[in-house]
Amino acid sequence: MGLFDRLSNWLGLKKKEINVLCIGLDNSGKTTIINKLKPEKTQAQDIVPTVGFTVEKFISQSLNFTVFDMSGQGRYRNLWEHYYKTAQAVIFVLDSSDKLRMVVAKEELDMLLQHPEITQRRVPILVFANKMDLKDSLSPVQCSNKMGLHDITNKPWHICASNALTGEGLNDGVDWLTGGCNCHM
Ligand SMILES: Nc1nc2c(ncn2[C@@H]2O[C@H](COP(=O)(O)OP(=O)(O)OP(=O)(O)O)[C@@H](O)[C@H]2O)c(=O)[nH]1
Ligand SMILES: [Mg+2]
Repeated sequence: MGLFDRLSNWLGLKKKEINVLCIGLDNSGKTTIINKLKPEKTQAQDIVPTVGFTVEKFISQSLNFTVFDMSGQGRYRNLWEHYYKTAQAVIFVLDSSDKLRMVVAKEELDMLLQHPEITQRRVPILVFANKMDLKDSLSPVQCSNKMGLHDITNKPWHICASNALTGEGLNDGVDWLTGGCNCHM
């Protein structure tokens, strides 16, 4: 720990920390979103499908983020639940153009919501309706209907349309997380 960190800890200036779990089907854009949230200098140029998961730590909107960026491939999805316990917030990413697999995404979200580590806790759920730039993508309203988001009554949730390639919509989502998560509840 550097001198500045020690001094700011001592002065009680330490930035707030938040542990975020980022899940969603493979190819939905999770890693691209997390990469775009990082400071520009530390952003990766090439994004490849995640193997297992990766942990990213960065500061955004004066919060210290630790993000568990999980692989969405079927064979790795059983890893997600091991990180439910420590998650203070969940980012669920949808490929809003992938209409065929929206039902699979809903099954995965429902499993999260029914998990004992999640049911009892007030974990905010931020959904990105990603790939909004694609012509045949569903709107956030259509996505929330397909995902049954209005049935979530015991947790704050929020949906934002996003384009992870340009970063459009990402700040809205982070604003909601950092600003107290007070919609839809
Ligand atoms: N058009 C478009 N493409 C996107 C967007 N976000 C991500 N992509 C592309 O979608 C592909 C998958 O992105 P990733 O970020 O690797 O997806 P992921 O959800 O992390 O996938 P896994 O790690 O396999 O679970 C990449 O080719 C991205 O460039 C978006 O908003 N619009
Ligand atoms: Mg990934």
